[in-house]
Amino acid sequence: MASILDEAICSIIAIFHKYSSREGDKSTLSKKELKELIQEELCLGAKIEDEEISELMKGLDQDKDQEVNFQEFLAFLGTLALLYNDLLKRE
Ligand SMILES: [Ca+2]
Ligand SMILES: [Ca+2]
Repeated sequence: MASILDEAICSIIAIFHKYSSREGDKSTLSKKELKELIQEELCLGAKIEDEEISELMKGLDQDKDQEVNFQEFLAFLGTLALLYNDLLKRE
């Protein structure tokens, strides 16, 4: 029986691959794929500007190959989780 946390981790993996397989390298997110993922899967995505995506991409792309791999994506999720945790505490 899968726990909620197991399911959450599997969802993260499935969502990453849903977008990473859209163009180019199937195992990494291009800037376009990252943008689509953020816009379609995150509440804050609708408001995000192209410029902010570029900045975010620069910050996430640790190995500077212009793509976001799964490890780099996890760092992004970590940052998001911290942000959401702060927001929840404020409510
Ligand atoms: Ca890709
Ligand atoms: Ca990279």
